[in-house]
Amino acid sequence: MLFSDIFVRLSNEYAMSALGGMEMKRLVLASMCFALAACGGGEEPAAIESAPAEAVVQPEDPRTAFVHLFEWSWPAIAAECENVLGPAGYAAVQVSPPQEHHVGPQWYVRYQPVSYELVSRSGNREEFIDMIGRCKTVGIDIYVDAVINHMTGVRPEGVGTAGTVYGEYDYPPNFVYDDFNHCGRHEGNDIANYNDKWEMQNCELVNLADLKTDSEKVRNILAGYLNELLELGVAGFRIDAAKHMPVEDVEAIMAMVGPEYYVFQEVLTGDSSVVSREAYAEIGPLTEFQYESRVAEAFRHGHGDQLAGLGEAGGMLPSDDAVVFVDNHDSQRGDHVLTYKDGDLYTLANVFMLAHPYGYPKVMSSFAFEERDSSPPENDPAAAGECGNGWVCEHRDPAILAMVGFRNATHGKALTNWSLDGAAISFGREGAGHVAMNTGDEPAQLQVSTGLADGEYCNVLAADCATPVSVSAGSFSIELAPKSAVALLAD
Ligand SMILES: [Ca+2]
Ligand SMILES: [Ca+2]
Repeated sequence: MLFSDIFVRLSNEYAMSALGGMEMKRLVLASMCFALAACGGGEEPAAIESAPAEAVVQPEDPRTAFVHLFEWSWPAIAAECENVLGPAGYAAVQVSPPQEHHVGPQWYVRYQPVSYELVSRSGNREEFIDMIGRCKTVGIDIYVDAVINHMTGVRPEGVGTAGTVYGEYDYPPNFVYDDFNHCGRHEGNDIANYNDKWEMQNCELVNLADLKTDSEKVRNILAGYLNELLELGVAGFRIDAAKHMPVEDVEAIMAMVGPEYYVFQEVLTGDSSVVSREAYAEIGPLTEFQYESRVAEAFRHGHGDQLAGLGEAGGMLPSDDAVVFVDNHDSQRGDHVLTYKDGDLYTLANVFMLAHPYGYPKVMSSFAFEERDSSPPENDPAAAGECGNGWVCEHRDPAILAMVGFRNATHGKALTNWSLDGAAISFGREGAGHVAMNTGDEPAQLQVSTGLADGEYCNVLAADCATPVSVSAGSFSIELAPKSAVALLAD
């Protein structure tokens, strides 16, 4: 959609279980091999093809970061789970909306539902089910992007991706005219004043037919769709445009869904926010959009102090209520966040996010674009066998893969030894690890106090652990090239 409004949230109880209690098979050694090319394989992430059949399984290890494979096909995601995500220790994939949608080349047509048949640009129902099973087998959950505030843009008629013929406020077999809000304000019932809560929730977001989410009939259909997804093995949801539905409506719908799932909600925030984030947070975590802005300020403009206030003390959501990201599929089309186009600085921001304990991090995986509405590539990342050809695959960056492992290994360890000195940022994870980074354009000579026990540490960001770092009297010294980092992990 044209406006970022996607907020995600999850019940705390289930979040804990999702992050800590699943039967996760963490292939730790395999992960390190892939990330560091330490096992004699190639240097490219594309070499992640043949995971060792017998790897070390550590089911007690949590998985603590997920990835958004934006516009990826179901077969490509299934292969990615097996070849990359499972071995690296990712927790889950956020997939593009799987329901029938308006036909068009733009990415945002995925956010214009026609029906809840599972036939979309990403694939059909059989492929969707196959993906869920194959990902689950290697420990990866599927989170569905649930578009339940609206249907397509209001237009006379059309044919959806599953062949459904629909008309204006008429979406067989589900909805007729009376199932939609007709708010009676402004030209075409569209939202004009985003500071008016009633209008924002009952008028049309960029002309999208707004479902009457306070109606029992509509709630039953929406909950039925989400329950069907759970029955197919989906583990969680991102509720798109949650802010555009009254919180009691979202609550009522999700109360009809179960028995267990993770849910996070897109709730755009800002000075003009007119909804209570706390109220939505009762349902599940939210997308914490302040995070991406602060990270961009810190890494692009040298305002490292923005990073010291991450968390409740800085006016942000409690950590358990926050899904965080350096950019998402909406914001990367603006100019206020870091994206893959920022190169090493973007990688460094992801290293920071994955090392820092705040929130539940989501790694963005994009297709390359020039225009806001650019279409996804027609070729498939799985068919191509490797990234490139339009698919950026940030999530396969060796540094990001390594830091997913670092985050899992340091789970539950407090932030310690915080240090901010010009362009240099460093902090520890309570004796389990330590990162130091140079966000500047000049080399930096650092003396880093870690709180780590003395000894030799692998820098997980160096291929093949080629440059171990010696900690003595709790400190190490190192020269960091511009826009580079070290990440020491205890055994
Ligand atoms: Ca309209
Ligand atoms: Ca609405």
